[in-house]
Amino acid sequence: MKKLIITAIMALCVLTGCTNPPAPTEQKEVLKAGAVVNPECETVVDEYTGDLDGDGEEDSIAIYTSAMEEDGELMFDDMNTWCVIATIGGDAYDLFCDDVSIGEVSYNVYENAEGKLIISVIEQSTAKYTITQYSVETDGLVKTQVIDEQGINMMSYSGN
Ligand SMILES: [Ca+2]
Repeated sequence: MKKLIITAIMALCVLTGCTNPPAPTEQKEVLKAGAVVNPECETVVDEYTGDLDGDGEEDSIAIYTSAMEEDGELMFDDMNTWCVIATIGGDAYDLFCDDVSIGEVSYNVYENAEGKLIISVIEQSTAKYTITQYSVETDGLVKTQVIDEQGINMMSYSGN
């Protein structure tokens, strides 16, 4: 009887795949609205306005930094806080907010081949390189971490 139970459990494990670890999948999460701009990030580096969710109303994406602006030039320190906020359908989404060491944050907005609107946020600095994609879905923004390189030695990148 004991042998039968063990055999049954083993058969169940094989059938359900519990002996094999699940295949790695992309990390996806639905982003919650309700973002507020970090008060340390007073300087608007770049802003895009357009209809991101197809409802006919203007939406926006803006990048803020803690670096101050003097005479039209951004005065960066070795470490600056960067935030990217998307406002879609009146809801604000925090796409990025972090300290960046000798580097910068940028974004792209595009329609992919399936016609889905994608916002990608790129962080590149001396020790980090990340690309995070947000697809605009009916239930909000779905986040996918595409590249998450930490502790790297960035040798060069083109940018500001
Ligand atoms: Ca809209």
